[in-house]
Amino acid sequence: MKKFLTGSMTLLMVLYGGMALAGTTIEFSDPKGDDDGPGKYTYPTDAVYTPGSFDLTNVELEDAGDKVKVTVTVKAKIEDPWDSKAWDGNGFSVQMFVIHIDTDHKAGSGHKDGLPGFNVTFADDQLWDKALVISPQGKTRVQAEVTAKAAAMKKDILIPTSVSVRGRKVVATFNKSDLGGDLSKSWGYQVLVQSNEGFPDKTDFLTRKVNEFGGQHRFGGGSDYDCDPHVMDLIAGKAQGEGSEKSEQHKMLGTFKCNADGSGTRAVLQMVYPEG
Ligand SMILES: [Ca+2]
Ligand SMILES: [Ca+2]
Ligand SMILES: [Ca+2]
Repeated sequence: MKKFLTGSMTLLMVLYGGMALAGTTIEFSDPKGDDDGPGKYTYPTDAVYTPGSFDLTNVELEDAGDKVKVTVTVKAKIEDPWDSKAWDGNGFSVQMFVIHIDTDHKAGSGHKDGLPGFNVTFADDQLWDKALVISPQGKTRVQAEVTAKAAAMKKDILIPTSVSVRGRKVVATFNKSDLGGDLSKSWGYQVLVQSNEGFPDKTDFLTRKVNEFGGQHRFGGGSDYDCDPHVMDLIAGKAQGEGSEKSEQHKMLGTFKCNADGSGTRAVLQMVYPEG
């Protein structure tokens, strides 16, 4: 009996220990077929931009000891047509993902503007405090872009310690210490899908432009001025992959205004708070 009790207690301790070690996992889903920004964006015409490459379907953030593991899934298999390893890259070529996190949900606290070139802002009570950048570019290049174009946000932009590609998924690992604490379901999240542009405009953070008419390496369906959001897909509503989230995305990204002279107001984005 004693032996049995000891065995049971060991088992309980192992189970309890396992539960304590398993950190928070946060998962968002996104419907297919909404890789069109505010509703009418089209892919560049070059064959490297395969259908579905910018169509977000799932994002998972996992607390893993002193790391946070982020897995982003898109509809199409992730390819590396420009051989990223030849330029110190991460095993893919055309996508770029930025995960914005609002850690305090406090009016006026955080960054209102998205990274330069995304042409978006965030709602006043949902300003981002940390942004996790997953680019095909290696660490040195991304760091140089941050210093040159987003210096004021530098301490809040996180670059992964490792990136790998598995089928339709990109997996990136970040230092938890850079995030400032354990992942929390009380935080807000917003995931933006863009295309990594290796030769960006001089103020753009590796972003590919959206123009009125698409081109070989330009998205279409937007404006030639920088008033339109340069975002192909994002999470919306409750981020459970429901069809209604498409119109919620279109509505959110459609809150921008372009004037005839090129001025305008930028789209205002909302975060998704898993705890509501
Ligand atoms: Ca999608
Ligand atoms: Ca905030
Ligand atoms: Ca979406």
